[in-house]
Amino acid sequence: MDLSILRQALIEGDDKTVADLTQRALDEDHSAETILSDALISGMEKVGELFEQGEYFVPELLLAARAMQGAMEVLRPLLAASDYQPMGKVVMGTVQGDLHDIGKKLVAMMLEGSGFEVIDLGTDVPPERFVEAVEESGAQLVGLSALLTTTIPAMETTVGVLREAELPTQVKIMVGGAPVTSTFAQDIGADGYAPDASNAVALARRLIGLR
Ligand code: B1M
Repeated sequence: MDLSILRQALIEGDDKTVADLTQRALDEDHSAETILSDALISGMEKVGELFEQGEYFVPELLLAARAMQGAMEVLRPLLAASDYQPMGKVVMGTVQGDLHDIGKKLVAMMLEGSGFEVIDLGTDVPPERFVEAVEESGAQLVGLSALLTTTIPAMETTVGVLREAELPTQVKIMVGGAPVTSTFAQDIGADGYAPDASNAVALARRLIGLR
């Protein structure tokens, strides 16, 4: 199967076809990683471009997002398949004011797949909720995601609140999302930045002292 058909169905927000074609691509031995990068993420990038050009509006973004989530559910067992015992706990969330959760969910799935236990707080998460979740779970890592230039200041606030909280152990904080850069991560005092989900896994391992 040509993965461009799947990409096109995602751009059109056709959730049923996207789920069916994702399964078919797997059956035809395309890897979950290739399906993600060549069809799904690439399709979402196109959706973003159409939005910027004024050809798509929020309803089209929502349809594409719903189709993407359906495809991720098909891929989940493969991305999250793991032979390892939990090697660490990560509290993840999209920062306050930001409702984008596809990239964050992808990072969470890949972390689960490489043996982390993930506590996913969802989207629009206030800084104090991250602190509570770390206290409740004893997580060693926090992952913050932001997709809007208007919400990356909330990332800085969240890092500040986590640093000031009297937590039993000092957590490491990793950040990511389209408008985030490694320079920004350093400036706000995060411990690391990853541009995508697979780099996020490598970073998480490094931050908790695994190679
Ligand atoms: Co929105 N949106 N959106 N949107 N949306 C963007 C982000 C935008 C770039 C579109 C555009 O103009 N081209 C633009 C932001 C512009 C800016 O700030 N500079 C934008 C806008 C403007 C908006 C609204 C303001 C629109 C409006 O209402 N007028 C609004 C804001 C709502 C809010 O959050 N308060 C809005 C709303 C939405 C929907 C709700 C409709 C929907 C989200 C649905 C959902 O997530 N459930 C949506 C969507 C779908 C998008 C685009 C099209 C796709 C985002 C996506 O899922 N990408 C997006 C355009 C684009 O990104 N091309 C856009 C696929 C995903 C796999 O990639 O999330 O980047 P991404 O995640 C990557 C990496 O960034 C990284 O790894 C992931 C996997 O590789 N990563 C991490 C992410 N988090 C990480 C954390 C880490 C490490 C890596 O460590 C912890």
